Amino acid sequence: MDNITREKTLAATAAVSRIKPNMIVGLGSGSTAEIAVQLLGEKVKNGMQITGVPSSVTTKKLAQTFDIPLITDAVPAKIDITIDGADEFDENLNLIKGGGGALLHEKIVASASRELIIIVDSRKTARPLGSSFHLPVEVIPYAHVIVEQTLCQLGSTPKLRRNNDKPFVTDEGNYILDCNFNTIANPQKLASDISQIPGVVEHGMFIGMATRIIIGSGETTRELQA
Ligand code: ABF
Repeated sequence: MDNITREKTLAATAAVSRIKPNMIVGLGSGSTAEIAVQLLGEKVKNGMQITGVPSSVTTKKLAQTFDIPLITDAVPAKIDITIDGADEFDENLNLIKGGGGALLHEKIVASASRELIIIVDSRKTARPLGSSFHLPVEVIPYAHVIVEQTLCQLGSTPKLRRNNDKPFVTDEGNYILDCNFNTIANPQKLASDISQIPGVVEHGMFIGMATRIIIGSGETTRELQA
């Protein structure tokens, strides 16, 4: 096992250790969250009763291979704990997510969760939002040209995310604009400004939502707590 995979596994193991029988568990997306899903699958195989709420089609399919009981229609009002990854986080536990294109369902699942535990490897350390990852913004296809124009006026250089020669399409059939805002000085204000643009479905800043960040680091983990 390479160092990064070990760190991801350490973080995922620490997060999954917080899951108790009969919990409703939000299942995140991305390679680190996938390790958590595998570990939860082992617990289910050994008799633990939990119900999963997947945050993407990819995660749903993975969870189904482990026979994890799932809620897949509408997100329930109360989720006990969600375990998910992140692309970037700052010292206030604000996140940038959406590198995998699942930010809308991830944020919906996170919004219903009593606890949002983020798991990352040591390549990700606290830094000002935007300093190392472009902000994904999910838009309806009909509006992507004018939303791109408005995001430029807000100071970014948006780029339509592509999958080979076609626009990347999210689970909800939307497009994603990856926006380089450089370092985001006021995440709350930018989040508000972006959310008001007609045609924007959601953005990848998760502000004040994470309750704990577990960072795999070498042979151990360290945690940031809200
Ligand atoms: C997901 O985890 C996405 O929001 C984010 O892009 C991704 C991080 O991927 P990885 O765990 O593979 O670094 O939740």
